[in-house]
Amino acid sequence: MGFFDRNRQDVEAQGFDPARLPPGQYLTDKFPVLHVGDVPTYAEGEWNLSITGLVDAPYTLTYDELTALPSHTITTDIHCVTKWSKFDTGWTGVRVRDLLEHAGMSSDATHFMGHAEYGYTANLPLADVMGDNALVVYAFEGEPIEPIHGGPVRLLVPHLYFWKSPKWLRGLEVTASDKPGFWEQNGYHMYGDPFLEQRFWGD
Ligand SMILES: Nc1nc2c(c(=O)[nH]1)N[C@H]1C(S)=C(S)[C@@H](COP(=O)(O)O)O[C@H]1N2
Ligand SMILES: [Mo]
Repeated sequence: MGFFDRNRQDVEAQGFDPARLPPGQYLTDKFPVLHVGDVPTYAEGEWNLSITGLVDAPYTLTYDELTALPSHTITTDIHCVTKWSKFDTGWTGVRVRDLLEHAGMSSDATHFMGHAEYGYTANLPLADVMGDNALVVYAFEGEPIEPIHGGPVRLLVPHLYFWKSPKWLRGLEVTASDKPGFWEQNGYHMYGDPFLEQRFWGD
């Protein structure tokens, strides 16, 4: 039996519902670090988040303003396209929906682009960031998110592959068409459902 089959057996042996592990994935207790480029550092008060695009009133939030908003803590599984999955990760942040609705969305809005430091982007259908679990997160397991994992603030869209969750998030943009983000321009799937194994173009 190969590594993946053995890992899947272990998932069941540990008492997890094996249906939680998408096809082609293995479960890990580790928290791998994956990104292109450098980890940005911010001076006190330097980080902010812009809400732009097809909205009535674009605005910018500071870290203190973000963390003062009503927050939600969720426990969720995450799935990286490089085949690791991690169960029951705990995140705290503000719903994307709340941040976008505050700006007032145009009726033409259909899609969304998450913008991160150094030009990293991830595109999503608007509906996928309007759900309860799409969060702009600033805490992992109750602690500030480490810089290597995207701190101070990252996006979390846990039902899609983890590349759709930009680290060092700087902008939420509402759009009227689906434009490929960073990895999508490099051959990754426009949607990225791990349970359908939508890893690459054509999957
Ligand atoms: N800004 C930025 N965000 C990013 C990436 C990146 O390269 N840059 N990589 C993505 C990918 S492919 C994954 S799997 C996750 C990894 O997050 P982690 O390092 O906290 O595990 O971040 C995603 N967000
Ligand atoms: Mo990834």
